[in-house]
Amino acid sequence: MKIPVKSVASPMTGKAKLVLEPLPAYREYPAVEMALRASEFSADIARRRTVRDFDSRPVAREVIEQCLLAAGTAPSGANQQPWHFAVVTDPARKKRIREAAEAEEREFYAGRAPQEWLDALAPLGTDPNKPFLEEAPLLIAIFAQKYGVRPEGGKFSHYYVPESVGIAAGFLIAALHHAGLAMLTHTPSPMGFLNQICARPSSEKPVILLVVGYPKSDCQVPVYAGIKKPLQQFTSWLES
Ligand code: IYR
Repeated sequence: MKIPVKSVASPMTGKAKLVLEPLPAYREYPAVEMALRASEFSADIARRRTVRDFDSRPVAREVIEQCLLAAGTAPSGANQQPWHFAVVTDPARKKRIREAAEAEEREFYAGRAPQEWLDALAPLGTDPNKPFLEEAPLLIAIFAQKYGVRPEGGKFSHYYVPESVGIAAGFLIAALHHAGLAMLTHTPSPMGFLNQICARPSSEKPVILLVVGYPKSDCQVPVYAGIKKPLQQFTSWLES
């Protein structure tokens, strides 16, 4: 269903007034179908694994754009949508990102990380080498907009930025997985170099570098990363 564009002020202009509309496009499913949909989604998203070994085959731009559109529907503080997604396919930029990330990671693994952190990472087999940053067909640098900038240049506050960007990143990961793509949520630390390489302003903070593509045919993943907590361990119900 096509959602018509509303003639209401955009979240960027501020001082917008409340205008209501009937809830568009909501669907209630019969109970059996609801249960089936819930379990099917759960099983499908549970198939996602973090991949570090990518084939170089390119991914259609239209697919990525649809996944980004899905991410852009995420709820956010005051609907300010305080995120920016920079898609990098340019080999020269990917190379620069790899070099900058590996320089940081070499320091991280050679002393910056406390032993407790290194012990926590041991079952994942990570190290300072990040060939996937060049091998994968695309990188999506996710930026959090610490504050908004009006077209004329004035600043305005953004609210719940980390939460909002985290939710949008989750939507993007789910959309990419749903489309049949593999990914890695990479967090080189610090990753300020992404502003320069991706030509983003200092009002934005890079938070996740998503590495996206097809897994190599002989791709292996750590068993440890596939072990998820059972429901009782991470949920509680407070019933009468
Ligand atoms: N950024 C480093 C270390 C690292 C940290 C965490 I927390 C991970 O879940 C995985 C890796 C790296 O990318 O190797």
